[in-house]
Amino acid sequence: SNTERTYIMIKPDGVQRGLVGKIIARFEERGFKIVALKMAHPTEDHLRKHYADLANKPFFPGLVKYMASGPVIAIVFEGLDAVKTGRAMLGATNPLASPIGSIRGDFALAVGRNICHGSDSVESANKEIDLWFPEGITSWKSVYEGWLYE
Ligand code: YYY
Ligand code: MG
Repeated sequence: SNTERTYIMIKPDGVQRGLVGKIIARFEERGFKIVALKMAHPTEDHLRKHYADLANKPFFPGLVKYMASGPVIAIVFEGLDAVKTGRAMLGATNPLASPIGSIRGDFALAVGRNICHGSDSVESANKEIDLWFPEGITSWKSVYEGWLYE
């Protein structure tokens, strides 16, 4: 639906490398609407919750350390098919397997430094939005809506 929401996060390497504006611009230009956005420096404990499904993976401790190594940009985008389209815009988990034109395919090389996160289902999106934005998100009507959607 037009009001589907996804949780997109620019990881510490994306922030350090000055890619925040470029990544947000791609989503805005595609037509997605920002309904929540903040900078946060997450604790390892918070990240263990965010990545709870991966707790048994060998790369989990390194992933949590990397993600806690600096501030991130937490964003909720809203729009048509936001979850699946957001994932397509990010590319594959491994940047080397990501198509040119995707965010990871254009800006990253290593799986452990892949600069951005995107929810993998509507269910995970809802969980992640609650985890990162317990204060809630901002609903607003964009003047573009009649030109983005029939
Ligand atoms: O959703 P996505 O970020 O594309 O991949 P996940 O399978 O959820 O893994 C989360 C995160 O973990 C990934 O973005 C990089 C890291 N990771 C890793 O360091 N090494 C792997 N073999 C797989 C994932
Ligand atoms: Mg994932």
